[in-house]
Amino acid sequence: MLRILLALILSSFGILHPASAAPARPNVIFFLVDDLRWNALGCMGDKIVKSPNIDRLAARGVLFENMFVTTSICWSSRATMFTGQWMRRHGVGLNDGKEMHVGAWAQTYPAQFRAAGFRTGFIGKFGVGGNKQMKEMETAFDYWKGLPGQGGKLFIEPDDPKHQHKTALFGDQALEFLDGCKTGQPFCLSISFNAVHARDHEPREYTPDTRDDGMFDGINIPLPKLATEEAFKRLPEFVQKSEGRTRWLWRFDEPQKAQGILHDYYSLIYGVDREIGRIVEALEKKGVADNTVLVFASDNGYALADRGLADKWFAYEEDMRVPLIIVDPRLPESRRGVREKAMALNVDIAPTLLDLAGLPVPSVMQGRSLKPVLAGQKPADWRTEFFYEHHAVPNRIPPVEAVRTERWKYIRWIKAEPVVEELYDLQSDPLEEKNVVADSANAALLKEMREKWERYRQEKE
Ligand SMILES: [Ca+2]
Repeated sequence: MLRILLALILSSFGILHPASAAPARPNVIFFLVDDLRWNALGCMGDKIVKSPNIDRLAARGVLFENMFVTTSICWSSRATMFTGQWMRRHGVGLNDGKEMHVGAWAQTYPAQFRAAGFRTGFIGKFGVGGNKQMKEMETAFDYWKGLPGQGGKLFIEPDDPKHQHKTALFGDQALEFLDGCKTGQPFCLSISFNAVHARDHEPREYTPDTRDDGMFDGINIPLPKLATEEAFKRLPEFVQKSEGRTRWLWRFDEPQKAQGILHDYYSLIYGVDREIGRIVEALEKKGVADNTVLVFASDNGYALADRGLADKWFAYEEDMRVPLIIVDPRLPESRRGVREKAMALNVDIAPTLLDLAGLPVPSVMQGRSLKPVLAGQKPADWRTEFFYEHHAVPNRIPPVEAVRTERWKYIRWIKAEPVVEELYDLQSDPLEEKNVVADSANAALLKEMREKWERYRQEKE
């Protein structure tokens, strides 16, 4: 109460908002982690992982327990986050297309922020498009430290005398960006860590920062419940022979090898957490933390040997589910540390960032702003289902589409002949162990789910 009174007195003297009565536009930072599994965070229930700074974001903000990606692969999901569009609209990952449609960039959130006068920055793995796209990006931000592909073949460059890990480098760049910001101009910074994505084909795929190497020594990190031979045997044969199994053989076919992978993966998460902590501290020191919105997410889910598979791509929960935390310091105390059940999607990121900054959302965006949900005012027509699609690298990853409702999931392997379908009751079977598609009791439901799938395929173009 005292603070409110003081604020009233100060503002009546024109001290808080000397120029106008309009509220200052907030700054925005979007932290994106690569291939971070939905529950590999302390705030998501993992007792072994160390993520104190990310957990603090959850304690200060809103954690979305039902956040999903509409396509579980880096480049498509990132394009979705930039554009607020499903893959079949932005085209990245569709028919193996890698470039965004010509002119599409102008309708992305970073372009919109820049056009509105925000200082914009991009750091880390850009991950969308090839050389042409990267060239265009060099002048698309005020501060550009984007990297093509996976953001480097290795996490620690062999010729770097400092042996600096990429994660720490991105943290340094974020602090440099913040140092370059001037009072009076709001900013929008996107930091896309290339951790905790594997360095595919490297002898040590998840090399941690040397400071974190060995931090889980002597600790047994349990594999997910579904990391069983039985779960693998239930998969369609073409999934058993897919890239997911190839990578399982790289990482999880021996218990000791699996522990090494998990130790490194968890150490990489800690490295990301450390940089987020440094950036939040810098915001506080600069006195802008109270006017900076923080968004934290992962670009796709991640199988750590679930169903005898590794990596992402498919329409199972471990593939499509990701963490999402939003901290808006302007929200009241009652909206801090909230665990929100509303269904959120990667298509919502762009409209949400824009809306939180008070900017208009381009009509070409298909996601919805989470702003009312954040404020505890979920609209009555908020989604209760969504459409999933994955078409990339079809020779090694069977193309799949799905419809997930709050209770049911319908999976359709679209290139299988004859077509293969799966149906799961997530209420009684949250791990998707019992495919009930052939159960005659579900005939009407199956018909309804097929119709939804058909409809979404048209609607999301
Ligand atoms: Ca990824």
